[in-house]
Amino acid sequence: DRTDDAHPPAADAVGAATFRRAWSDLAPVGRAPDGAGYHRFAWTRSDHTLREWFAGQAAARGLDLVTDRAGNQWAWWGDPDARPGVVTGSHLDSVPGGGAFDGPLGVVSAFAAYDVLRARGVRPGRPLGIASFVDEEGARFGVACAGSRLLTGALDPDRARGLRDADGTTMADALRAAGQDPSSLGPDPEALRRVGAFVELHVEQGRGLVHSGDPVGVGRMIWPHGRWRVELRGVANHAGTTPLADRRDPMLDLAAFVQHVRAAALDAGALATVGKVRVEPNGVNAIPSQVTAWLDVRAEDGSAVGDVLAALAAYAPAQESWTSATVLDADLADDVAAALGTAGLGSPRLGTGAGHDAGILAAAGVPTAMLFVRNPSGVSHAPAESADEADCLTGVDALAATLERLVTR
Ligand code: HGY
Ligand code: MN
Ligand code: MN
Ligand code: MN
Repeated sequence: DRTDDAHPPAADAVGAATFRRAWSDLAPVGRAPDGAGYHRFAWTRSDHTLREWFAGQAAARGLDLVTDRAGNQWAWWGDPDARPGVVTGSHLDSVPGGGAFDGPLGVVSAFAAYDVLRARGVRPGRPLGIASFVDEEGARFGVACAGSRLLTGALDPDRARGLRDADGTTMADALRAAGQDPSSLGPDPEALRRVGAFVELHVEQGRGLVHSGDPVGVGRMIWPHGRWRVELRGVANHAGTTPLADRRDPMLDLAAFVQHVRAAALDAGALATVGKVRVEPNGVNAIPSQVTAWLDVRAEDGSAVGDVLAALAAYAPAQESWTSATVLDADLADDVAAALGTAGLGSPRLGTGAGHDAGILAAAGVPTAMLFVRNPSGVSHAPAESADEADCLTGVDALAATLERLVTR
C-alpha cells in the first residue's frame, strides 16, 4: 500500500531504512571467503569500491563531495568555508581479517543520521559534514590513521610516499595504481579549518557497554599507543646442510623477542603485541637472513608504555607511529550526553585502548567526541566483532540527536 505523503515515515524509520540499505551495500565488499573477515586495504580494489560507494551516497543526497590532499573523503551539507562545520564519520578500511563494524558503522550511521535530520526538517545553523578517512588501520603500510595524520601534518608526506607494503609496493606506487596523484599527499589546512567539531561513532572494542547494560556510550579518552619496528638479522643458509651449531637463525631471536614482549608487558601493566612479522627470504628450506617484526604497545598510563620499550631496548625498536593520550573534549562529551538524554538514553563514559582518527583530530586541536555502540562479543579486529541491529539503530538515533543539538545551536 502506498505511504501517505502527507505523513512521511517517522524520521527514525528513515534512518533505519538508510542504515539497512547502506549496510547491505557494504556487506560483500572486501569480504574474505569462508567467514574469514574483511580485507579492505587502502588503495586496493575494495577501497576503490568503498570510495565509489561513499561518493554515490553523497551524490544521492546532493552533498558536496570533497577529496582532500590525503585522499580523505568529505560530504558537505552547507558551506564549511563560510563557517566551520560539525563533522561526523569514521573509516571504511579494515585490518586483515577484520570485522564488519570497525569503521563502516560510523560512516553508515553518519549518512543515516543525516537522513533523520532531513526527515525531521532540521534547519542547521552551521554546515554538517560526513567524513571517511583513508587508511585508518594502517594495515597495508604500517602507519595507523595515515589519512588523518597526513591531513593534520602528523605524518610527513615524503615518509608516507616511501612506506612499503608486504609486496614492497610503495604508497606512492599504490596511489598511482589507484589513479591518484601521490604528489598531492600532504597536510591540508584548508580541509582541517572546515572542521569545527568532530564526532566519531564507533563499535565498542570491548565489553564495557555489555557490563553497564547500555546500548551506547560516550568516549572519555583514548589510551596512548604506538607502533615500533624491530629488525632481527641472521645468516641465510640451507636448511638441509647447515649444522645447528653453525646457524645464525633470526627465527630463534624472533621467538625470544615474542617472549620478552609478553614478560615486559606483564611487568609494566601494558598491552603489547607482536602482530605482524616479515621473514626474508621466506622459504621452508632456507634459514632466513632477516626477520622484521612490528610491535604494538598501549596502556592507559603512558609511562607503562615507556617501561615496555625500556625493557626491549636491546632490540632497538624503531618507532613507526605514536599517539599520545587523548582526553576527548569534555564540553562536547557533555553535549553528546545531553543529546542522549533527550533521546531517553544513558551516557556511560568509556575510555578505550583502540586508536581512532578522532584522536588525531583532537591532537590537532579539533574539539572531538566519540559515541560507542555496544558490541556483545567485545571482540574487534576479527570476524567475531558484532553489534545488534537494534543497538546500531539506537546509535543512529543517538548520533542524530547529537548532530541536531550541535548544528542548531
Ligand atoms: O589500532 C587501532 O587501535 C585502531 O583500530 N586503528
Ligand atoms: Mn580498528
Ligand atoms: Mn576503527
Ligand atoms: Mn581506529
